[in-house]
Amino acid sequence: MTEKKVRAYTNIALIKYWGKRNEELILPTSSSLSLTLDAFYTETSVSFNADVDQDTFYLNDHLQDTAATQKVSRFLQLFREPAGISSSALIKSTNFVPTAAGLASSASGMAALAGAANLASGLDLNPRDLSLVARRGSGSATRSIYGGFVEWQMGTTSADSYAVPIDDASWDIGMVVVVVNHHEKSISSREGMKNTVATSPFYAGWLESTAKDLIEIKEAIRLQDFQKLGEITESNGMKMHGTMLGANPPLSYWEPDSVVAMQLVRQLRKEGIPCYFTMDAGPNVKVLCRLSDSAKIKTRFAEVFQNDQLIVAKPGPGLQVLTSN
Ligand code: FM0
Repeated sequence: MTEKKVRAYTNIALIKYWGKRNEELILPTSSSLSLTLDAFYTETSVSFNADVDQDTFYLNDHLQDTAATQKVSRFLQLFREPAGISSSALIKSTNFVPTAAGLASSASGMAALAGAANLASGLDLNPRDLSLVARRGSGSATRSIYGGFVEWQMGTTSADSYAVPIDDASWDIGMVVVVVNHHEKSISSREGMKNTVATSPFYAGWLESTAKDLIEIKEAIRLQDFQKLGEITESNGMKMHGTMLGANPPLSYWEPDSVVAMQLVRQLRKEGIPCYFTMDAGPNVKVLCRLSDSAKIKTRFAEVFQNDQLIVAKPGPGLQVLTSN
């Protein structure tokens, strides 16, 4: 029997999403913008016709526990209900992440699950509607439906908070991912952003500033102005982390080696290599660069970090349907 798998690539936000205005519907407090990467992805298949009497979820060939399965089950209801399906599902998912990277993300995971459920349920949602439903699984998954530069528009209601492709990034752009630590973070983004919204006195400033950054970065992308793109990316990421530091209790995902990586980026810039960093809800540092400079940058980082801590990524594509036997 042929089984259809869906592959979704992860994405790194250049303009960050850090807060919800509606937790249940995953409606963000601001719009965000990301670059989809080719180096990290998830492949998932869903079958509603399998011989299982309850939802059964395998991740990397391991049967998952009740908590992980329930999360997937709840999400699948968003497809089962409108499609009139009452049967249980067999879900198989594999994360493709270079060894020791620990970058398995909810973005590629939830986007691949949405894509696979879309096929299996026969709902056949278009990409825009699919991004809207992927959003209910994880905010960042909204953007992984598309390749290249993608904007997640905050919208006014649940019906218009979806992703829009901005540019396919088929120019000289790449990222060097510096894996500082691959262990699971102790505070999830979900929890961290909730506490930041509730307690950080800097939050109003973040919202005002990130709205401006989004307008400016879209202009930089339109003009393919790499320096501007990088400057806005670095500044927006730092402002997000500043907002977290203002939370009560203060929140920081940085580790000493995160700072070492950021300093090296600044040093490389002084030497005339244009590159800029961003960080998410973890200690790893992502270096935005010209793809044509990525080998040189990786070599410099390899003087300080191990080779398997350094991964060069190119812009990645949107959802892909794969057929295997
Ligand atoms: O990706 O609570 O999507 O814009 O990566 O599942 O909606 O895991 F830097 C942090 C991603 C947050 C920025 O949060 O949260 C970004 C972040 P959920 P996500």
